[in-house]
Order: sequence, then structure tokens, then C-alpha cells
Amino acid sequence: LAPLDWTDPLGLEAQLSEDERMLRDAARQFAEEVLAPRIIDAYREETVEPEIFRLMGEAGLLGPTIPEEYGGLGAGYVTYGLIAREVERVDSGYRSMMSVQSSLVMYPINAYGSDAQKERYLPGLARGELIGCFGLTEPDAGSDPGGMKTKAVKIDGGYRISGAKTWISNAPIADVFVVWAKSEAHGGKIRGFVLEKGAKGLSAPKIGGKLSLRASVTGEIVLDGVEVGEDALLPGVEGLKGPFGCLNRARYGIAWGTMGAAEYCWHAARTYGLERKQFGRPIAQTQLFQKKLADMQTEIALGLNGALALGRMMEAHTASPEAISLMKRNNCGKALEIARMARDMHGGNGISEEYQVMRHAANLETVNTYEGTHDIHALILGRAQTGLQAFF
Ligand code: TGC
Ligand code: FAD
Repeated sequence: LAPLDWTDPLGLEAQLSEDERMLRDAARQFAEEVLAPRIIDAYREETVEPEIFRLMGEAGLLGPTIPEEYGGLGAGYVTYGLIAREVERVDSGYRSMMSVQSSLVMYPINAYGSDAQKERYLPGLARGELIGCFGLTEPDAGSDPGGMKTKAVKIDGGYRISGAKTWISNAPIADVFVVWAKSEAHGGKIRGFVLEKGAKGLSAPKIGGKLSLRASVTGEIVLDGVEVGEDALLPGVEGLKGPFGCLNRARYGIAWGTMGAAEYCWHAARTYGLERKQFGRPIAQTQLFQKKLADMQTEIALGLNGALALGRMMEAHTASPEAISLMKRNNCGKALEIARMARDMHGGNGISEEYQVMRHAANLETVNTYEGTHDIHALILGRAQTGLQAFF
């Protein structure tokens, strides 16, 4: 038998290709050098930094799975996951900015868009010169997006879109809005539209007062009879499977990203326990502390290997939406528990911004809720194994 690497007991590293490790290392360096020095102030001040998108674009982190001809890397889903893990090791808000851009804006334009839409938007989005957002959730339609009220009505040469979206990441600073609406001209089916900042009737006020994900800006999208041409319609998809096709990719990335946040908290708790002494010995020398470290190590090793297995399935086109729900749900829930535990293991210091674990815990409350709540993914899994619908 081989000696243990306590940071990677199930040998994730050995299962990666050389290219994957290289791109992961570049993402780690970017996260450490560019993101980590900003995050404490950005979170405290709730600073919105559009510049971050340009820096991410320069580092090749936006749309890594998009073909090179449109500015992506043409990389696989494991690479995408590894990048999400490195960025979320710093902060879930930064990973959110990146995954909305990559999975929820670039992916649908690439998968469902016309050639003209791809050429117009993808290179700028890949460079981070354009910022994108994805409007699905509405004030009265969150877990049940099929209940959306936003409507597109056919007009001469295009559509008039009316409605309201809420809780939309990046919206207040977005240039490109992928918005989902029920289209009368398509039998009331859900269709995707690409809107541009500055369109008459389109506004995106910021939602203030967030105690989580403060480094990523969130807003509403108000659609007050926005008129767009026929060329704004995403031609390649109709129905809820359009937005869900995007969510599958983003949920998968979250399964990796949350493990990055969890790893940060685990390592921080271990280091703190080795340095902090009480009752004449390091607190890491107590049984309860070590049990907590063992639980963290176990869940992270399992979560990362699950994410990797799912990534290989995504690349082989054998992953089901339910398998994605399983990993999104598990890794969000486990990361949240780990961050809360790390906060506790830091004692009073755990609530200070300096130690960063409380910020991760607060962020992970959002990550456990968006892209389908923990319980909604349980219902998806319950339905898949019983055949019984428990949503309503
Ligand atoms: P249901 O009957 O299950 O499905 C309706 C149609 O959609 C298709 N579909 C999927 N297709 C591909 N992938 C998936 N994961 C799919 N899930 C469903 C399905 O095949 C069907 O197609 P068709 O052709 O037969 O019509 O629909 P339902 O209304 O019963 O859905 C229930 C439920 C709970 C599964 C679903 O609505 C759900 O997942 N709700 C959660 C909502 C959610 O995740 N919202 C996310 C908003 S975006 C966001 O949070 C971004 S945060 C970004 C960040 O900052 O990182
Ligand atoms: P609700 O659906 O009202 O759920 C409330 C509670 O009820 C939850 O516990 C839920 O699990 C439970 N529940 C709901 N239905 C059932 C049921 N049938 N059975 C049992 N329990 C149930 N959306 C976007 O479209 N784009 C974005 O970019 C985006 N970014 C976000 C960023 C942030 C910071 C946040 C907080 C949210 C974001 N969202 C975004 C919205 C997010 O996807 C929704 O908040 C999420 O889907 C839950 O919807 P809801 O808030 O309406 O909660």
C-alpha cells in the first residue's frame, strides 16, 4: 500500500490528465494572485467589480467548454469543474459570476443560438468585455419556473416582452440578458431571447441588503414592453428544457465549486487547530476536533471523486440530469455543513472576516438554494426512483 496524502486520500490528482492539471494550476494561480487579495474588502463593501470579468477572460476562465473559434478553450467538463473549484476556494460569488457567464449565457448562445448570435456575443463574453446574465426566476416562480408570467407577444418584425425577473446574478452590470418568456406565437411555449443593455423598457435594479454572496451583484430584470427583432430569439430550443439544459451545466460546476469552498474551510480549521492551544495542548489534539477533521476529509474526498465521475460522464454524454441533481445537492449540503463546522472550530475568531470561514458559510447558504434548492433536488431524485411526482 502507498502512504497517505491527507489532502487527497482517494487520489483525485492521479486521475487527471496533464492538460487538466495545467489548466487547473493556471486557475489556482489566478485565484490566489488576483481574486484572493480582493475578496475581504469586496465582500465587506459589497463592491461590484466588472473588471473581474476582463481579468477572468484574459486568464481563459470564461466559457472553457466553448469552441475555440468563438473564444473558448474547447476544453472538457472536468477542466470546467476544476476551474470552478479553484475560483470558489476563494469565494462562491466569484464562481457565480464566472459560471453564469459560462454556463448560463455562453452555453445557450452556443447551443441554441444562430451563427449571427454566436459571432455577435461569444467572443466578447469570452474576453469578459461583455457581461451576461440569465433571467429565469420570477417573483412568483422560483422553484417552479414553469409558472413564469413573462410573456413575448409577436409584433411586426419581432417581439414585445413584458414581465419581471428577480434574484438575477450579474443583472445590474450586464450587457447581454438571456431571458426566458412564454411566447404566444409559439403556442405559449417557453422561448429564450437575447436582449441588450440599453433596450427601451429594460432595466436591472440591484437587490440590496444581501448577507450572502456579497461580492457578486444580484438584481431584478424589469421588462416593460421591451421590443426586440426576430434576431433576438434563440432559434434552437423551446420549452423548459431550454433553460434546464443550461442549468445542467451550471449545477455540475457548482458540485465542483462547493468542494473548493469546503476545502478552504477544512484546511483553515486544521491549521487553526494545530496553532491554537487550550488546556495546555493544541485543540487539534482533542478527539472531538479530530473527528470533525475526519468528517470533513471524508465528505470532501467523496464529493470530489463524485464530481470527477460525473464530469467524465458529461464528457462521454452519459450523464443524466438526475445524476447532476444528486451531486449538486450532496456537495452543496456537505460544503455548507463543513463551512459551519469550520466556523465553530475557530471559536470566536470564526466570526471575523479575517479567518474567512464565516463568509464561506454565509455564501454557501445561497449556493444550497439557487439552481434548485436542496429539497427540490431531493424531489427530482425521489421522482426518478419512484415514478411518483411529489412537487404538487
Ligand atoms: P418537468 O415536467 O420535470 O420538466 C419539464 C420539461 O423540462 C425538461 N427538463 C429537463 N431537461 C433537461 N435537463 C433537465 N435537468 C430537465 N429538467 C426538466 C423535461 O424533460 C420536460 O421536457 P418536455 O420536452 O417533456 O416538456 O417540469 P416541472 O415543471 O415539473 O419541473 C419541476 C422541477 C422541480 C424539476 C424544476 O422546475 C426545477 O428544477 N426547479 C428548480 C428551479 C431552478 O433550478 N431554478 C434555477 C434558476 S437559475 C439560478 O438559480 C442561477 S444562480 C447562478 C449563479 O449565480 O451561479
Ligand atoms: P421558493 O421556490 O419559494 O422555495 C422556498 C422554499 O420552499 C424552499 O425551501 C424550497 O425548497 C421549498 N419548496 C418549494 N417548492 C416545494 C415543493 N414542491 N415541495 C417541497 N418544498 C418546496 N435565478 C435566476 O434565474 N438567475 C440567476 O442568475 C439567479 N441568481 C441567484 C442569485 C442569488 C444570490 C439567489 C439567492 C438566487 C438566485 N436565483 C437566480 C434564484 C434562485 O434560483 C431561486 O431563489 C431558487 O430557485 C429558489 O426559488 P425561490 O427563491 O422562489 O424559493
